[in-house]
Amino acid sequence: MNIYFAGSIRGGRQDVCLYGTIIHAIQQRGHTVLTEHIGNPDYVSSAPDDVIYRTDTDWILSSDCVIAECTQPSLGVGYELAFAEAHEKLVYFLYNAKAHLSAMLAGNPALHLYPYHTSEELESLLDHILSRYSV
Ligand code: 6K6
Repeated sequence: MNIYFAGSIRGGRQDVCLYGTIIHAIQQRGHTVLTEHIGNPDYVSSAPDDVIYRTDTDWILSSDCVIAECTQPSLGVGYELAFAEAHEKLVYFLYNAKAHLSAMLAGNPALHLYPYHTSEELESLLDHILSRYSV
């Protein structure tokens, strides 16, 4: 399956290593992550913003599902999630249970929200989510 992973860039890179761990875990389960660069702490890009927007929205449209790590608030991630939902993509929201998730996510009964407390819990949530997709 082609999975679009969303995580904060200009919203703050505090969780970049966590993103890398999640991306690696998805790949280990046999799936393709279209946005592998999100988990790279050294990621830089000289691409203009309009190219980034077009590339990322095209990837969302071509993906089988979107997995987002939403602990670190990011306008871009919020936009991507609403864009994916508007295009009837399945979106899975992972976030640290201690995070103060926006009411616009926490209050939407249609969303698949997955709070976690530990890295072990995060791994088993990924297993649960990805078990729906055969490799
Ligand atoms: C590299 C270093 C700094 O900026 C870049 C290039 N920018 C981006 N490259 C690829 N995807 C991006 C970029 N900026 C935002 N995105 C998309 O929005 C990603 O797919 C993320 O999921 C999300 C992050 O949004 P912000 O608002 O945190 O940047």
